[in-house]
Amino acid sequence: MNIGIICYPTYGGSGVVATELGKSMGAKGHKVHFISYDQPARLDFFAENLYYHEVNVSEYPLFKYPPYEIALSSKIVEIVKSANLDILHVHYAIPHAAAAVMAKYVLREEGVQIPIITTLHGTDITLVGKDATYGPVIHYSLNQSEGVTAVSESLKTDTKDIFQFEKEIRVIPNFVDFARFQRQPKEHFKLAIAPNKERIVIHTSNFRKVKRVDDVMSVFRLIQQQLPARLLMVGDGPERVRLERECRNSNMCDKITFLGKQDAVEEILSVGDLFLMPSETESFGLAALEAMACQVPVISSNTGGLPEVNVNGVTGFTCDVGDVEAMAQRGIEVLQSDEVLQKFKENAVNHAKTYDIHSVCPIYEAYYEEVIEKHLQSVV
Ligand code: GMT
Repeated sequence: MNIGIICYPTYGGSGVVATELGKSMGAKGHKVHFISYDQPARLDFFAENLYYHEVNVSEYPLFKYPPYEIALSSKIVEIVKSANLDILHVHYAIPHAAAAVMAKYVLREEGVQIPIITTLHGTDITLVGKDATYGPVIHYSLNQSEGVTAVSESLKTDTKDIFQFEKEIRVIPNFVDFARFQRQPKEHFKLAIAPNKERIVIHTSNFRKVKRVDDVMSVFRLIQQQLPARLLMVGDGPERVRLERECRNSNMCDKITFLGKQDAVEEILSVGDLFLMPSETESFGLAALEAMACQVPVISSNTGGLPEVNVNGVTGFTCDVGDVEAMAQRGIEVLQSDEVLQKFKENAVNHAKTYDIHSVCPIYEAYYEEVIEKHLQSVV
């Protein structure tokens, strides 16, 4: 197949999922064309079957808001024709689904038919999408997509509820590549972080409000009052500067390290004993899955798709949003003894294996074929 993937190029989970999926499809012999405003973060090498097309938005004094969506639609039109694409797979509805639908209609005028699959990732529905600013166009674009997928049952339910969406939404979960995310021997690193064999707690995110990074600090504060522990904060974003300042003024400063954005997250996860994800909302929680793949149990909130990924009492625990006492208590329960911790670590990696990239990508591949087939039948 010739596949067009439209995604955000940044470190966010939807861009990661889109890129890893495309790479996996490329490895299977499909030709994959990524269309975005920048080179996807995890596409930083040359590989057969993978192509990247940059969307450029022309400057003009009249444009207070440069029309990215039109530039994207035009680029999609160009690439569908030049690369003879069979299908467009857009990740994150805003504005990608709308841009793809616009391209589809432009192409139809020229006698070119192309089906669209829109994959919903979370905030494109639960935060931004349901906002009246975007809602009507998102709803229309989903209806005009030949296929719609959601990364969890919870997101499917939310989408149906928010938009009273009647069409089928196929749940295809996110996945993890065990060739990369597996526990590696990093004893020297572990010793540097925790010289007295303290437990290592990790949080990774883009430090946006929805991640509730203050709760991470509160949970850690309570944990380290009960047992020796260190906290690694990985990533960067709007809340980081304030949090780091507050941390410097606290008496926990020597126990917390802000590592900033890191490419080799799997190396950091390899020394972890506990992963914290107290998010306000989380359609899936890819970072939690990556932690579990590296044998790190998870304490998370019980919101959105998190309970599907982090099985309460098995791979860690899920607690109510904002209940930092319960999260800390559960964290201590996991960390209290080497035997208990080892059991949770094994459970975490075993459950993560159900999301192996080699199991999930063929589901997407089959869905592409199904949607193309149906579309061909509908246009003859
Ligand atoms: O955090 C976001 O809202 C951005 C979005 C993204 O592009 O990374 O994250 C969402 O998609 C990820 C990949 O499917 C999911 O793992 C995240 O849970 C989801 N984030 C939220 O729902 C808050």
